[in-house]
Amino acid sequence: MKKQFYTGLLACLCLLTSPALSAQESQAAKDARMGWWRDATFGMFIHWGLYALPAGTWEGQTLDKGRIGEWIMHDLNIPVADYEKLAGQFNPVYFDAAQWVSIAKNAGMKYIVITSKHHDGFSLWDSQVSDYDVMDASPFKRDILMELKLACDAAGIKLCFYHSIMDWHQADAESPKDYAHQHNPGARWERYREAYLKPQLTELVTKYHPAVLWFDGEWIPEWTEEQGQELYRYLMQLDPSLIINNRISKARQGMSGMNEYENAAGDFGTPEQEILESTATMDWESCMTMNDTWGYRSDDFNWKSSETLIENLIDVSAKGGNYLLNIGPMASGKFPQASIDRLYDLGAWLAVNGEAIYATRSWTCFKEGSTYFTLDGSGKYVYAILTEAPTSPLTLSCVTPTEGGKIVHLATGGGVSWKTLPEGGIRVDFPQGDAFGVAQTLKIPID
Ligand code: H79
Repeated sequence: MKKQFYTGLLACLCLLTSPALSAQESQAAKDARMGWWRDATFGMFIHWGLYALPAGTWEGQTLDKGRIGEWIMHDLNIPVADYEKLAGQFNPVYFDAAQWVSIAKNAGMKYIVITSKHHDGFSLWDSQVSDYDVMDASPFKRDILMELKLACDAAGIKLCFYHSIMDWHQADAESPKDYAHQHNPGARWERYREAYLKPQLTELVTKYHPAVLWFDGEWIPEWTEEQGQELYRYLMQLDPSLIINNRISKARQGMSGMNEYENAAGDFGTPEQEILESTATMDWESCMTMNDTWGYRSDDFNWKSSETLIENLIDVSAKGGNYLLNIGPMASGKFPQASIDRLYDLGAWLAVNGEAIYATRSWTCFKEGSTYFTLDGSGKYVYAILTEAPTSPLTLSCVTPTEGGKIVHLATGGGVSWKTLPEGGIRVDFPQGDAFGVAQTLKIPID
């Protein structure tokens, strides 16, 4: 107890007195490093691993409604020795990296974050420090990450990895049942960290050059801010163009995902299944599921509508964030059809309205009623994105267009007539009818 207290105190003092990690990089350098990511706005999360096989049910027992499929090992107390046998059945013969990437690309997604390793510990590449991976332990014996890397490079999509710090399979790391209570002797954790976790990350960075490393499972007591800072520095020195989420540190505040203290390691906040109430000074990305699970569950049909997903993307974008939308592929290697359908709708909407989303910034007034606003990169246009079509002429009090400027309705490409109101704001003769689909956009010139 005492030892931990002093170690914690030392770490705190050190944090207060040493220059912030971010201070070692100029703002201009950070802006350059984060540039593609900020402009990308929309990415695909992929949770795929052994848990796709039980798909929510183990030996006749089904996870409770709302529980997440990739936690089945933990939630149903499946012993490591039983769970790991799933590797022998992992044979996703329909896996087609080019097809996955093309679905993401057609949906308007600019990057993919896939689970190189989730909490269950199974790795989707040929890890040199593990036999518990797709090459050594499964009949599939194909390097899933390399196939995706090649397909992503060919399509101009950035490939990124989710990697769990917590590991239920490694005896030196964590065990699923008692992770919240157990205090492993430090030496075992150190061995896992130095001889397994770090070598795995080194392989990933040097062999696959991920654009983002997306950590998770950092809440276990063994992981400290100090270790996070050290790992951040180590990885950035391996590849200075890397972007790393804030779960490499200990600063995340629950599911809202933003940092609860300054100078934490990591480049962006990670709200989970939530969208921030407002804009933030720190970069952030909301990750969300289309139904209630990340890893595939055959019994989860609680799909959000395409309209909801489109509005979430708009909402996130208007508040200056990124939207990372999840797919839980099946054990066969196919995406669930319901996910494919929704991605198609998102892609169709973005094909018309994408200029209001990509490379835009948040504007002082990000929302008025059911209308969201974004600011284009040049600062010369405001986009008003209407998530409900008005039934009468539209009034907006937030925005004052350039005098005599042309307001364009993106769905038709045509101008709309408008006038300023005596009390401020504008009145727009908005095209009537629902032929233009959900969430129509006006492009408004401003001074
Ligand atoms: O990978 C997906 C999930 O498996 C994983 N994160 C997404 C991206 C995840 N979601 N929920 N959980 C893990 C459950 C963890 C919940 C808690 Fe906590 C961990 C509760 C207490 C510790 C997070 C950290 C909420 C409070 C602190």
